[in-house]
Amino acid sequence: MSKRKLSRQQRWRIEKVQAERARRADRRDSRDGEKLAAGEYGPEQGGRVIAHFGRTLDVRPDQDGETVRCHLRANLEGLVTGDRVIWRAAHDASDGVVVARGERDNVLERPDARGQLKPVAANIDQILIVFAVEPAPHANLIDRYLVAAEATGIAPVLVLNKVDLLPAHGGELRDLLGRYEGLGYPVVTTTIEREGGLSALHARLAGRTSVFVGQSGVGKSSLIDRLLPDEELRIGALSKDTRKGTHTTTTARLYALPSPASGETSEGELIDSPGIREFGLGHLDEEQVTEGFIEFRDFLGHCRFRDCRHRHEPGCALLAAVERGDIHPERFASYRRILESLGEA
Ligand SMILES: Nc1nc2c(ncn2[C@@H]2O[C@H](COP(=O)(O)OP(=O)(O)OP(=O)(O)O)[C@@H](O)[C@H]2O)c(=O)[nH]1
Ligand SMILES: [Mg+2]
Ligand SMILES: [Zn+2]
Repeated sequence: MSKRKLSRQQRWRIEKVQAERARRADRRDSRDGEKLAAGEYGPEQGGRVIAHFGRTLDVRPDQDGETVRCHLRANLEGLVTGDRVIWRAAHDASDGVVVARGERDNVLERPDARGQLKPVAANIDQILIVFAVEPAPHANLIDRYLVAAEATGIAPVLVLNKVDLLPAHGGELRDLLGRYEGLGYPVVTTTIEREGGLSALHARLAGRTSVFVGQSGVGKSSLIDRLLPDEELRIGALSKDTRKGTHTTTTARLYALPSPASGETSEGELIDSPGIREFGLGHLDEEQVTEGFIEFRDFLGHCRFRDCRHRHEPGCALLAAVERGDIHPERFASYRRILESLGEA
């Protein structure tokens, strides 16, 4: 697709807007600087980013206390939900300023519509890949998430939601699930429509930070809403015409999962994230994609040619494994589709 050409006038207008934004940010930073210098902020303390909105963040203090809306120092870019930060609270408690980012254990990233890599959430223990009976999943999207999870080294769990809508025999979706279970991925089924419909999921959340990802409308926010009696999340009905989600959640947000016993101490953390249309993998190379298909690993390095690219080469161990049924043809087709989308086909 060719890039849309901007007229000179449009470009001029955009530059003017950007210059004005930079000027405003400078003014804000110098205001923050003045406030800092004037001692209007208290001592440095630890916190966690709960949500981010462009130039401001919600930070939860490590010590008890309410979430505080914080500004950023000019040199701090790319903070994301789940980040550990050092921040200072204003003496009048109106706001705060984040002064540094802590070390990250890991970060889940994905390219935006323009192909630029954007962090989704940091310091995560597991990725819950949510899909649903409706809107129906396409396996390629699940494979994309799995490849991304394997590349970041964060453990994935597949969650099939809305099983109340599943026909009695389960049909194709049961087959699909079975395929992933056979690969060794944990799979749980859920529904918010039945008593106890979340117990299998709940059992996997204790003591961990879990990020919920998946297409719009599969029920990520509904599940979290149900798991947290004290929170009310925004939930959106599917579009009447297309039966797809309507992109209700707009920013990733972290919630504490209370322990059922005390209701006070946090038993885990849940991060809701905005639904996506396409999970681009443009940030990965061919080798990372290949290794993201975990059942290929047994066969890699066994092709006749060392530089085999597993297309039509004689003596290709992957193609032979597909032939024998050791690699599912759908997974192999999915692999090829991903490489095609990266322009590596
Ligand atoms: N039948 C049924 N409907 C469900 C279930 N879970 C969620 N829904 C419905 O699915 C629709 C979408 O739910 P959301 O929780 O907003 O979906 P989401 O994944 O957060 O969507 P985005 O924020 O747009 O990414 C709502 O109409 C929910 O009521 C379920 O277990 N069964
Ligand atoms: Mg949502
Ligand atoms: Zn090969």
